[in-house]
Amino acid sequence: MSKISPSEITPEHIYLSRRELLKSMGILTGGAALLAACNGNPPPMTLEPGPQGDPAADPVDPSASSNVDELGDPLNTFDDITNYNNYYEFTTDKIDVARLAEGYPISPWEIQVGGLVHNPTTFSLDDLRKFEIEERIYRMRCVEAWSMVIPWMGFPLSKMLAQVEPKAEAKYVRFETIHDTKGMPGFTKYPFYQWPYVEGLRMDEAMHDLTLISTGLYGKELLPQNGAPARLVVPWKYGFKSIKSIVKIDLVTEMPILLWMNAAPNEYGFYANVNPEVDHPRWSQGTERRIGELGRRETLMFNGYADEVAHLYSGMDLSINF
Ligand SMILES: Nc1nc2c(c(=O)[nH]1)N[C@H]1C(S)=C(S)[C@@H](COP(=O)(O)O)O[C@H]1N2
Ligand SMILES: [Mo]
Repeated sequence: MSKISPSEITPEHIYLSRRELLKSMGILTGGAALLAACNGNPPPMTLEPGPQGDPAADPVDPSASSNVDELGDPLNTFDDITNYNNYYEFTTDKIDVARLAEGYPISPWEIQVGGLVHNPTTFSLDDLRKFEIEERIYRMRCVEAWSMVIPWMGFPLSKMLAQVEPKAEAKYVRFETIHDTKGMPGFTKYPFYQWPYVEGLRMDEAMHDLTLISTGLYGKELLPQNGAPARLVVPWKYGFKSIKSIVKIDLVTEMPILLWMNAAPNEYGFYANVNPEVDHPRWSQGTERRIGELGRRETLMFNGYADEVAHLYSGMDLSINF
């Protein structure tokens, strides 16, 4: 198994720690101060080697249909995927999410799907289990320039949307994570975020066959740290678009305001398509470190899914509409 060093500090983590520091100093009061803090003197990017390990030595869990993705990249281990997570409702410490999320109650659960639809529907866990579950091996590229290959289980979001019958006026889909201020420590630890976690897709992105509602991985039901019982997976976009533990989905006419756009609009856009040519203001997006590997890999346009999705953005300036 690959080792993930607890001392590993990512850019996003440094950024947040700095904001926590500023906040404790009484410097961050409102949104304007917050923006000023991220525009002035950003902390330097540290290029760390990342987890060391020989991927070939990682035993691949036999419950995936293949041990590589369609590009031949080896799958990350179950252990990597479930012990190195971004889930700020629990903590910004990627190593600690699994411990803090352990035993988080995910049953009963409901996902309310409504807004501009003919047939608003509340999906229970049993309703979710009625969808035909497929395995999808996808690369996941975090905006912090690390990545994994994950054998998700789930169903296309388009199948869920078909059941609620979108109205013609629906232009965007807005997703919301559970806002459990008692059960999840992140809300009180990081009160400066505009909770709950909100994400969004354009209607055609939401209907694309690659866009998945995931309920499992490696043939097992999702664990809380990966967004149980159901989370979005949009493999051609940065990982933050793949919102976890969804309780609400609304079809709307206006582009929704997302948590990350609110927090730092100059750093995180609505589209957030993986694009090696558009650097993050504080670090390069040209390369990435695949968890479990030595060295860095070139980041691929649309995370390697350009043939499937580039047509969605024809005519758009991807260097501006990030
Ligand atoms: N609700 C919620 N969803 C979230 C996040 C989060 O903090 N809260 N983090 C995002 C980020 S930045 C990434 S990279 C992925 C990580 O998914 P994983 O932990 O299952 O690999 O989840 C995304 N979804
Ligand atoms: Mo991420």
